[in-house]
Amino acid sequence: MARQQLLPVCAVVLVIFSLALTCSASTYVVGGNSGWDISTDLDSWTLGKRFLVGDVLLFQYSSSHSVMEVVPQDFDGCNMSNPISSSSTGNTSIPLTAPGDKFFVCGNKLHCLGGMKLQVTVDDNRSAAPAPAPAMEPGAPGSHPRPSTKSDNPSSVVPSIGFVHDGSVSVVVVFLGFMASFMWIASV
Ligand SMILES: [Cu+2]
Repeated sequence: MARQQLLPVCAVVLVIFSLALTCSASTYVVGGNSGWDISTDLDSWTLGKRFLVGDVLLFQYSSSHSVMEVVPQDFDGCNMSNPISSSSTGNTSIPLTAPGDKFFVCGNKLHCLGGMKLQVTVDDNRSAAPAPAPAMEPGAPGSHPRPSTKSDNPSSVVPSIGFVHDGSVSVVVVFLGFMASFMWIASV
């Protein structure tokens, strides 16, 4: 029967979909298109990002720069005398292997003092993933568009179902609804 053939397919799709939501490791090119550079606004770049154990930071930079990981005590004053690690290949991958704060600076002290430094907080991805608090930065590119009180698109009004609060939850609900109707139609 068609329904029996569809069930495994649905299950596989569902599993892949869930994995993509929960366990995907990401590689972040530090600074985005500007890369690891004195002109890059690195504070803005980290806004709205949640770094997890398993993710990778990729530093791309010209030969006038380098990457040093330093201890927190050396971060503010750009003290490069005792780095945890150092690289100047122009293309440095740093895997985030443990939760906690990590501190990176350019090995050129003047660049570091000029702001070419990066602090990231790495979260343990085994803990259930609460969305990063969206309330404080209205200007940040958020993943959850705030529902507008003045809807300019009436067809997009979501029926008021009590449990649809979070973006990912609603995606799952919609997806499950879609699969259920699909299987129901296929089994008729
Ligand atoms: Cu530099």
